[in-house]
Amino acid sequence: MKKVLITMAALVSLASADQLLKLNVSGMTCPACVKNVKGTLNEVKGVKESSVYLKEGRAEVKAENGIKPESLCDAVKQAGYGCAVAK
Ligand SMILES: [Cu+2]
Repeated sequence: MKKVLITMAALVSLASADQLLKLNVSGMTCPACVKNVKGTLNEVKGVKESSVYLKEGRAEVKAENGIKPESLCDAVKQAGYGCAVAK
């Protein structure tokens, strides 16, 4: 029983090891672009969820620790949009 509890605690601490990454995305002009960018980000390994804001031209991505914002930007660029890591 004790072992089970320890395992569960380890899982919880793993699950909370997320980070919030902020990107500036350019070139989005309509809701379809937002959908594209969101879908692209969500396909990147380690990404849990993402929010994309059309008017502000930015994205917030919840991802596992160790995921580099640059790799998210690369994916966005491949989808045809401009991307820079927000400071
Ligand atoms: Cu569009």
